[in-house]
Amino acid sequence: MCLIKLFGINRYSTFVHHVLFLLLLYNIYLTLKLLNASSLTKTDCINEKSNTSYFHLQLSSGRWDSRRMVKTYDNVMIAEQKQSGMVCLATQCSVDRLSSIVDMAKNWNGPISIAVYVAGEELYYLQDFVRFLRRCYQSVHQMVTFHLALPANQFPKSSQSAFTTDLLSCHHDPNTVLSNLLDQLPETLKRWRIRMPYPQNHLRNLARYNCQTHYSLVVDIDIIPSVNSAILLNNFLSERPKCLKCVYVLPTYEIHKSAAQPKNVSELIKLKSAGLARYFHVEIFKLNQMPTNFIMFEKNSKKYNTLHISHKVPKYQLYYEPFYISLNNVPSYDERFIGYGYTRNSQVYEMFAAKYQFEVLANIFTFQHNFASQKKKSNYREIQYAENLSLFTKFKKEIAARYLLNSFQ
Ligand SMILES: *[C@@H]1O[C@H](CO)[C@@H](O)[C@H](O)[C@H]1NC(C)=O
Ligand SMILES: *[C@@H]1O[C@H](CO)[C@@H](O)[C@H](O)[C@H]1NC(C)=O
Ligand SMILES: CC(=O)N[C@H]1CO[C@H](CO)[C@@H](O)[C@@H]1O
Repeated sequence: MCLIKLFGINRYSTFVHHVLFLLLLYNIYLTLKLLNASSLTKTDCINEKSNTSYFHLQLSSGRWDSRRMVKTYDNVMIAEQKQSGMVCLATQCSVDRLSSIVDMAKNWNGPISIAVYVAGEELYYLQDFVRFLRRCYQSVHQMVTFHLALPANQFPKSSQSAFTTDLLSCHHDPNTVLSNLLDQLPETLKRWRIRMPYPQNHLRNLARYNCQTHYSLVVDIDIIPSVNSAILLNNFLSERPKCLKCVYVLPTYEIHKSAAQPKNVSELIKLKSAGLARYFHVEIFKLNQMPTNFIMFEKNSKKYNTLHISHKVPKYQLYYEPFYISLNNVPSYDERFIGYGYTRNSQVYEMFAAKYQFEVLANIFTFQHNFASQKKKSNYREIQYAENLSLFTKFKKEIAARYLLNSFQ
């Protein structure tokens, strides 16, 4: 019995050896297979990289506006630094104007929320450009968070990006980098862009509602704040008593292209005396800024050297369009206004109807680094303007009804 048992065990162990050997062979086979597979994965990754989007973006999601004309995406690229402080700058542009973000971020020196309007193949080049900006400009990388708005009738087919700017030296001028990228757009899209009705108010809302701070300053992309504005405003706003209906105006100037950026109001006034600075839109549309009272702003800025309230705007004038800091409780921008005309001033109109108090700040300002001229206003803009005039008339009646006003301007 014992022998048989022993024999049995022996046979059993030989069997185990065979199995182990087979397992070993199988293991080697699997390892080889795995190695092979991993080298495959590697090449897949390379292909994948050149075929994925740089933005956090899934075209099939997103949020439509009420007319399904524009689809928006929040936070496709988030600033490295968490939004902090009292105030965020909210701005918007079409892809071709994005270079201005460099000067804006440098001067503002605080959180920025930007909404970019991007059509068709532009999405491809926009991603490469944002990649360039984030690699080459610390302030963009640290402080700018991007959102997108896409037109339904020129919707991109894919969100892939090519990573073509990765080897470009940072010495290249961002304007040149961008225009070289956009030169490659298909001709049909280039032609479409010239006349596209730009949904400014959708973009302003998108940028503003993505600000994480209590206050926001909504400006157009070419309106640059004076040096360290966010930092100065943090001090000012944190010391202000809570006021739900106070908004703070930053006066806006035009600075001639040939002049260097003014660092403070005394430099600004010097430029003005030399004919190199003037009030914003003074040539093309004076009513746009007049109630701000620039003379008073300049006088009060000289008086004390710190950021303070210069004066209140005494009363509304039709077409007043200041850039101002407010809480998020202000009326949103009416998205029925598309293209040029009545986009920003319809919102300001409602602010006055709702009895917001505009107060002009001293020792802080905004500027466009260019003299605006009448000639540059193009024909198609005039047409959009006229079309929207009839809507503005209707809008005014609605506002009168909403705020129970018998008559308003
Ligand atoms: C990227 O995707 C396109 C189709 O979407 C394909 O034609 C192309 O070969 C892909 N490129 C790479 C490098 O895989
Ligand atoms: C304005 O800036 C200039 C140049 O930086 C400086 O010399 C001047 O003292 C400043 N003026 C005021 C009032 O801060
Ligand atoms: C209501 C209205 O007329 N809106 C128009 C404003 O202008 C743009 C551009 O011409 C038109 O597309 C809108 O329909």
